[in-house]
Amino acid sequence: MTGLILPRRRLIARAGGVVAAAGALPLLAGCDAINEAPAVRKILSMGEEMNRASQRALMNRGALAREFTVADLSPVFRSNGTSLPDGEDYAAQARAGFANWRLAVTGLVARPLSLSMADIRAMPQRTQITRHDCVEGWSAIGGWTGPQLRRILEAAKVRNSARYIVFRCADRIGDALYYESCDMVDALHPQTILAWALNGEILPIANGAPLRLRIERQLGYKHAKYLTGIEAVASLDGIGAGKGGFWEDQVDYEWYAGI
Ligand SMILES: Nc1nc2c(c(=O)[nH]1)N[C@H]1C(S)=C(S)[C@@H](COP(=O)(O)O)O[C@H]1N2
Ligand SMILES: [Mo]
Repeated sequence: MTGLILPRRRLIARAGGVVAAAGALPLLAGCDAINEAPAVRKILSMGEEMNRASQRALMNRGALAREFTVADLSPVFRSNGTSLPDGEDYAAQARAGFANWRLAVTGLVARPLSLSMADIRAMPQRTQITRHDCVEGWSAIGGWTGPQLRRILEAAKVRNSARYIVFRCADRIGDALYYESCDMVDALHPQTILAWALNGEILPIANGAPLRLRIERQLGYKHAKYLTGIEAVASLDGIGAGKGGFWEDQVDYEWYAGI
């Protein structure tokens, strides 16, 4: 499944190799003959180019994902993975219009929170029309509304020791609860929101009601649906099987699924 991810990883690995080779060259600096050989000059300039490419790959993480217009919206935003969590608890929540739903904000925070959907809708909101890319080979453009995750983390006074945010979900696949996680760069990214509306309507159950993550610089499986909690942690050890997400644990999907 990693076809979408491998090219970048390969590029970075190659860039790292060439940079390392270029970095070793100062040892030869005394030797003009070698330094001036065309092949060496070529390797040096390749190293610089690769270095710039890898720097860009590392430093562009704050860049915004492309945003689209209403005219670009997909007629149907399909559902994938769980489309209705099992169990009477979720069914009862749905019957109540999710009036009793709570999002727990816990872990490395000075002020743990338990937010209702009304609390979440009362916060400053962001709306963004973005393209969702699933590794299974489909994309869809949807408009999402909700508060930025960073506002919620600020309200909870997330501690400096937090390195990851873990997203807990209400649904199981097999025996395991779905979960996901991201680092603080993605957690604080302006387009990382907890969405409760899709295309101006209340989020459908099939798309993660009442609340789902939109983490627009990442592939589809990172966008955790049916959110019950977010937890700030220093390490992903001991959470699920320790790889940072349901699919990462089950079938070696990449934890960092940046696009
Ligand atoms: N809780 C939960 N979140 C999930 C999934 C899931 O099965 N359960 N599937 C993931 C995958 S693989 C994708 S592509 C998107 C699909 O979102 P959609 O159902 O709104 O299309 O949700 C992601 N988040
Ligand atoms: Mo997906």
